[in-house]
Amino acid sequence: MRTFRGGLLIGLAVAVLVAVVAIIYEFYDTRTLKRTVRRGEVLCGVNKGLPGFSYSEDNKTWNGFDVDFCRAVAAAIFNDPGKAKFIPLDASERFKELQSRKVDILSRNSTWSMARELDYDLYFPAVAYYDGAGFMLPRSRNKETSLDLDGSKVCVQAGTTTALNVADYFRANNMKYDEVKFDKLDEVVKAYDSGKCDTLSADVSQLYALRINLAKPGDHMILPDMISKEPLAPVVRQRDDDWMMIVKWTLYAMINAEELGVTSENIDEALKSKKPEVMRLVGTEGNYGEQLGLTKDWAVRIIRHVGNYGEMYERNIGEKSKLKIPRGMNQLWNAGGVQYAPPMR
Ligand SMILES: N[C@@H](CCC(=O)N[C@@H](CS)C(=O)NCC(=O)O)C(=O)O
Repeated sequence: MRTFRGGLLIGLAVAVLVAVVAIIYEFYDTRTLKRTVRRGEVLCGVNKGLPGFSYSEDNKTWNGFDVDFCRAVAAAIFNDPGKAKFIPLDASERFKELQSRKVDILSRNSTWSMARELDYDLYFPAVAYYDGAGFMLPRSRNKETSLDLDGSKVCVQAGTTTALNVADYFRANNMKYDEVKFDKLDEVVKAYDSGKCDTLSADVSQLYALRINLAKPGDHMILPDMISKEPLAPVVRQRDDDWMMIVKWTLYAMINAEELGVTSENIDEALKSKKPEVMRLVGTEGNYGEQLGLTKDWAVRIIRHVGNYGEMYERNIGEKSKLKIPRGMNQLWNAGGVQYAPPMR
């Protein structure tokens, strides 16, 4: 009896020890790929409401360019874009929340800047959307360029690069302005729509997104010039190279697929292709997928479920969408833009 009780106690102690070690291991294991695979889903930090980029009516079904990019990462890992879980994050908290591991990846109209990489120990693997800050204003104000905005009341959101760039722009051009700053995007838009400021500044892509929800979208114009560089990119934590490589090459696989004419519709034919570049993309030659810690067909999974870069663009923000943002700088490098993915070889 006594030995039976002793054995039970030892068994219990071992079980407690194993549980404690597992909890400590889970806490200190900072390798995102391992954690993601164990959890069975990718936690994506997104904007809580930006038509075309990231929005949801019910906090369950999400749509948009940034949302689709995160789905592409989930597709590469799990062969299932549904394994992406979306967590809305505010502009001001997003980097801290990524740093504290609330999410695995930030895919949220975030500008890649040196200060953000250094201050938060983060890394922006590749540019998903080349943008710049600009101004929206009522057509009735009859302005042609940003240089006509001297003396304006400018609505901006706190915690964004926009507020910093507006300050630089007016100072550099010796112009005056009144900054009307709010923490929440809803407040910025409401203030602008009710005429509390003369103009609203944000990344141009975001101005397109915000315009469609104004009371009278047709009454507002977006000035043609951009006052800053806003390379919008997914964000990951530093010193987590396996994960960074997956995020980076997910985007580059999508861009290379567009360049090679591989789409969600012709992906099965692409698997039979004898073109070396296509073969390396779809994994019928080489072992890049395995080297990434994934499978041979990692890029096929992305393209089949989410599409190539052009498909993702057109569906969410391009001509086929409500936003109708011209491809502009986000056209491929060989079609007049700057989207340029390193070769997969
Ligand atoms: N790209 C800029 C701006 C990004 C940004 O957060 N823009 C605002 C204005 S459109 C936004 O998305 N706000 C939504 C929110 O905070 O929920 C940045 O990274 O700072």
